[in-house]
This record gives sequence, C-alpha cells and structure tokens, in this order.
Amino acid sequence: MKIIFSEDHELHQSPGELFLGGFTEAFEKPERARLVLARAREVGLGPVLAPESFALEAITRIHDPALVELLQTAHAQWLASGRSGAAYPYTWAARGMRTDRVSKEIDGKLGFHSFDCGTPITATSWQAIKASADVALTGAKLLNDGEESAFALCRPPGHHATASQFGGYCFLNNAAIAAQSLLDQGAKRVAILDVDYHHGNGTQDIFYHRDDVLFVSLHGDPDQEFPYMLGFADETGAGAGEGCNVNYPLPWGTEWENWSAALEDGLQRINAYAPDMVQVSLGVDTYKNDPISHFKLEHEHFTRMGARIKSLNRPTLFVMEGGYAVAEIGINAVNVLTGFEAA
Ligand code: SS9
Ligand code: ZN
Repeated sequence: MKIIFSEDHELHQSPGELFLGGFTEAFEKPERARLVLARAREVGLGPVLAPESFALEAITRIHDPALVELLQTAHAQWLASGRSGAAYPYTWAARGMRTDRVSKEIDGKLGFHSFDCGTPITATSWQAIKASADVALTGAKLLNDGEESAFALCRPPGHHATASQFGGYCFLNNAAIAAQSLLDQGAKRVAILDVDYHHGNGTQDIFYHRDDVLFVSLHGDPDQEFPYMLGFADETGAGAGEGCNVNYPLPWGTEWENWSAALEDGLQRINAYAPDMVQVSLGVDTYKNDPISHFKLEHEHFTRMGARIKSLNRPTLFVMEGGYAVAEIGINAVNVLTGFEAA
C-alpha cells in the first residue's frame, strides 16, 4: 500500500492545551506522525510518496473561503494586535449572541471560526495544514488512478473541522476534502467510516444534507465525551441526506466485543449503500492506553479491524486522524493497514 506523507507536518506544533485544570503539553504533537511513518517503514508497508500540491479550489469545495483565509493569516493578525505566541480562540458565538456578522478583531474572527480552545495557530501552522490536505488529496488521486488502497498519513488531523470552523486539533477536514475530490473525479457514492474514538462532527456536518456520501462513525458517547454536542444515534441525516448518517455512540470502557459488533453493523450499512469508494478516518485513540480516551482496544484488535474493512471489497483510502498513546501509535495504526492487506 502506498503511503503519502509530508515532512511539513512538523511546521504545526501546539504550544500546549488546557487539561485537568492546567496548561499542559499538547497531545497532538509531531512525534505522532513520525512514529506512524517509522512503523510503516519497519514493516515494509509500501513506498512513501510526497504529496502533490493542489490548488485551494480543492479545499474550498468543502470549506468556507473565510476559514481558509483565516488559517493563513490568523497568526500575523495575532502579532499585529500586540500578542505573542500562538493564536488561541477564547470567545465564541454562543446562544443569544450574533452569528450574522464577524468582528474585525482577531479574537472575534478566531471565535467565529472555531469551537474549542485546544487548536492554536502558530506562524507556520498553515504550511502543515495545507500539506495535510494535499496528502489526503494525493491519496484520492491515487485511488482514482486505480490503486486499490492508499494511506494518507495526514497531520494535523481533520475530522472535527466543519466547513467554517476549526477545533479538536483539526483545521481542515482532510477526509471530507478527499471524498469531494473522489466525487468530482467521477465517483457516484463515497462511504466514510470513522473509527476514531471521537465523533467526526465535522465530517457529519459537512455531508449531513447529502446522499452522495454515507457517514458511519463509532465513537465515545457524546453524553460522556468530546465533542459533547454532536454524534448521537438519532442523527440520521436530513433532506436528501436522510438515512446517510449513522452514529454508534458507545460508553466509556467499551471493549472489542461490543466495538466490533457496532463495526459489523456499520459495514452492513456501507455494503447496502454500495459505494464506489470507501474512506476510513483512521484514529487509533480507541487503544486501551490512550491518555485522553476510554475504550479498551488492544494491538491485535486493530489488525482485525483492518481485515474486516477489507471485506467491503472496495477501493479504500485510509486517512490518519487521532491517536495519542504516542509510544504505540505506530503499531496500532499500521496494524489496521497490514490487517487490511493480509485479509
Ligand atoms: C483533552 C480534551 C479533548 C479534544 C480532543 C480532540 C481529539 C481529536 N484536552 N480535547 S481526534
Ligand atoms: Zn480522536
């Protein structure tokens, strides 16, 4: 399986995040992608390709141009306003406040285009964000050119980003951008299976009213877990997209037995949809030792997950999302891919 990877991911480094009542080292850090790549090389998964550089139009097929512009200029505006360090949002357009206009001040813009405070923008973040989207787009192109599978080793991740808002360590929704690219290149239907521990609220929201993308997500119950305000089972899509959104919220402590039962149901839904292409939003924060998550999957379960995904028998693009047990992220992510290839 070809691996698409850009060294430019190193250019995004969060100075830290609020956690347990204090400011601590960021969980989403460059080591994550380095270690996944090292493991892929160690097992000889396949050749490592640099991404092509795509025009911004591929990104604005999904995202509000105002978000894309903010991601490029936020840090310079932050410095111009007299601040130093990374640009963090602090104030949001909550209920009762105005969402029909955007403040001219950088804090207002950051708040308008985000939904959490854990996703800071540094002077060089944009280069990493753009490279991550290019990695996903290159993966989509490989599938379109006839590859049976590919691994887009994206960082920063993407599945929490909506059309107009960043958050949850995500800035641009790499998986959504890749899916749109597959559709634009001729696919009629794409299924996105999101196995990250967290609900892919951004991906759901982007495609919620559409029937050309089926979104299936297994995740921590939002009654207990980030992002808290989306990802419930009664969210089934709307309008033309009714029936094209499938959520499996699962409780803290979920082990392989119940997780894989939800996966089987999700795979059936995908088979019934008969997609031309499948994408997997591959987060491995379902691992038992993940520092911010509460599922109990073990190394071998990731191998089995990959094998079950192979049973869909469709061209498949894996797009890297979360996973914060850094020492073991390589084993877990690459086990999915080797499990897929061996099945
Ligand atoms: C830990 C709280 C959760 C956001 C998690 C985003 C996961 C992306 N500080 N913060 S896969
Ligand atoms: Zn996650």
